[in-house]
Amino acid sequence: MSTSLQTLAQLVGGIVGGGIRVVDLTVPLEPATPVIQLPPPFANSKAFALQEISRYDERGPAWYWNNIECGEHTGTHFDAPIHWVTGKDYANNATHNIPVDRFIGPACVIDVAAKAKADPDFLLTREVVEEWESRHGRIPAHAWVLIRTDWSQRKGAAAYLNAGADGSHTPGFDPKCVPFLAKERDILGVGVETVGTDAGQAYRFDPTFPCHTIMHGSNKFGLASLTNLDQLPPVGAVVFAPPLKIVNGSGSPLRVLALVPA
Ligand code: 23J
Ligand code: MN
Repeated sequence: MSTSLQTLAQLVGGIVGGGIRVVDLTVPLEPATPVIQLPPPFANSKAFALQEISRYDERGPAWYWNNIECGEHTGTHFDAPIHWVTGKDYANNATHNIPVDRFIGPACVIDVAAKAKADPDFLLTREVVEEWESRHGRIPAHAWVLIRTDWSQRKGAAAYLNAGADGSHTPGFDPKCVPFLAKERDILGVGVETVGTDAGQAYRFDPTFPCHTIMHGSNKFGLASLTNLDQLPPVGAVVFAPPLKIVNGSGSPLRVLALVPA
């Protein structure tokens, strides 16, 4: 048996027989799912909605199905490089043409939950990432860097979006941390538990929205509104995050799964 055939057989054995736990990093997609609220004059995204086509009735006696409506950036979702003006000129930068191997990678989980609980405007610095690397090893090539804030444990859209008169107060990345992750490490992208990959106050940062600006400007991806990051080890999990194949899509809701060694 070839090595790769053996590897896949072991993978299936782990998933079916135990040894490998599959963790769902996705929030439920429903009308109440929080969606980012941009201030005027910016246009906003639709919330999620289901429209029933038929449900075992005169419209379709044996079948139930719905139309769905939502923005690409609704609930647990993928941000493609084309989402931001800085990423618009890369080849294969949209949901339909990104090479599919780039949706799967090892997870580096950086736990800053205690700091985000104490300060909703907490920003992950380069120093905290380097301290994480000193304990868990250098962030490997093709990694998803996931920031555990436990923010997804906040109940209801108001607590989750945490908006004040001056905009949202949610944790994110220090502007100087983003070029380090995007340019000095060879990552797929970053994932967060908040509604977007930038901090709530990032509209006032320099550059504005640094995570979107620099990650997508470096042809990297974003994963927003993740959950269950508290169930992942710092290293050792593998994350699967393939968006819908929307032609010229800037992103899409998706199911994100992690394989975790037991
Ligand atoms: C558009 C404008 C600003 C932001 C976003 C979208 C997102 O967070 C997103 O979902 O990509 S900050
Ligand atoms: Mn997004």
